[in-house]
Amino acid sequence: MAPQRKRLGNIPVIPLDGAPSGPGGGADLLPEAVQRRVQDHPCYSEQAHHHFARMHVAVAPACNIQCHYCNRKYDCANESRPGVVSRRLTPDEAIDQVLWVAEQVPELSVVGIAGPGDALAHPERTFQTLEGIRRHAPDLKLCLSTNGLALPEHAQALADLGVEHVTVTVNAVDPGVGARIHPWVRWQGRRLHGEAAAERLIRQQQEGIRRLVERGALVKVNSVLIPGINDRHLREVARVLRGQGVFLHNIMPLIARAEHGTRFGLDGQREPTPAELAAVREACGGEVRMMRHCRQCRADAVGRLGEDLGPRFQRESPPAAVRERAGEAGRRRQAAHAAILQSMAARPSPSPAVEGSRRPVLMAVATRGGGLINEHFGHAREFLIYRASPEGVRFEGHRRADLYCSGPQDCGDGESVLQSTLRALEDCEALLCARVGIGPWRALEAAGILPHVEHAMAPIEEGVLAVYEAMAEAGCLDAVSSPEGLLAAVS
Ligand code: CLF
Ligand code: SF4
Repeated sequence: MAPQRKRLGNIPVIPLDGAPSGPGGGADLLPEAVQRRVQDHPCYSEQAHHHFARMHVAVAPACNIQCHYCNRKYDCANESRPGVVSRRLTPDEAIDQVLWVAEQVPELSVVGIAGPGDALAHPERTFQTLEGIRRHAPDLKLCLSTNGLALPEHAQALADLGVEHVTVTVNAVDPGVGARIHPWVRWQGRRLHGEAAAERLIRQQQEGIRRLVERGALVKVNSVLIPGINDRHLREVARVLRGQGVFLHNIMPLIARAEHGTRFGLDGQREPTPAELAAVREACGGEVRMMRHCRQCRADAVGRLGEDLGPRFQRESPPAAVRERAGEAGRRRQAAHAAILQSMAARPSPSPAVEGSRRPVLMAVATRGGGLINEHFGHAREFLIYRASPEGVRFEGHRRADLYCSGPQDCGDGESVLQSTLRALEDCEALLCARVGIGPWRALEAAGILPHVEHAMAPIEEGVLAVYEAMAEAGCLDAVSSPEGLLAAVS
């Protein structure tokens, strides 16, 4: 029998992406009250990320620790892609900017503070900004990302402001491991180094998380996967997080490039491969719900995950009357959100008809958003990766691909970029897109990735499932691999 989906009220209760699979393989379903708190948060709900937008405001320049994957010239790498610099804003500038974007981008549902330093290192600017947004646009969710060092002392103030979504970066729960990632922390006016620094950071993180969970916040933890340093340790981290009631775990790949001037980049610390990342996520996913759709966005990112509308708003200043218009804009936005949620509810995830021990298959999807297969292969800047199995369709992550096609005449050209795209998708067996030229089609087929355009404009999960079922019918699916086997394969 195909698994049945439950409904709560009018909202289909969808297991969040990567819900703990546990020994029995069953995904857990969210209580209605929690579902309502995450259904429009693009980071906390994989479904929501196709439809809702977030905005970061770069109001927190200072930091109180050092991470070996960070160069202070750039933004906080705990929640941002290293090597990117954001324009710093004052709290007043940030409030106006948020109200302006919120007026123009009706799908905006969340405003986050994620750098460029640590949001709580100098908390005045952060709280001033959050309070202003809460006052003028009370419907927007407030979100915050921190390294956790100063979290315990601010947990109550965050709860008082209604900040229900907080991210803490936890790379280790063992000071020996932590000291290899964080060389120092500033604590009570002096610098701690080595294991003493890591131990203090870990204590503060755990106490901060405890206080947030006690106050009802949905805590997400980001962990940077660093091969050879914490890859084997992250399962222990996940186990501790589960005990603490953490809601979501986002294991992100280390980005370490010499040109960013980070300690890891200069030392040649290698980044994890996509297969290593997938295996560690799989191995840790039985503890806490796993986030797989993070884009490591900028500290001033605007838009749905994977798109950046920031430059559009940076070219001009917010209009003078933006605060006066905030109430009316809020009413329009809430109506738009209700319509999006209704359309999401009308499109529940399909259940697979495939039964038994068929092997899982990875498929790449080209999309421009909206949860649809609606992008030309040659125009896709990134591909979403889905895993189809008898349990259903699960989002696995995304892969960057360079833009190699500037129009229909180019299909088949740009060979080297096509080759790098094929390498990025080498573990996928199918590619679903709106269109693909004959040259790339042949190259995909030759690489063992079968292109599918017959599901153009269809909802992604429906298309992926249809291809999976067709593969099952054709007798292409058999052996099964375990998370342990996957982890062993990349170690
Ligand atoms: Fe921003 Fe982070 Fe809030 Fe999201 S991002 S503060 S929880 S609103 Fe999201 Fe961006 Fe990944 Fe962060 S995709 S880097 S997880
Ligand atoms: Fe850099 Fe963020 Fe680490 Fe501070 S907490 S050192 S800003 S990555």
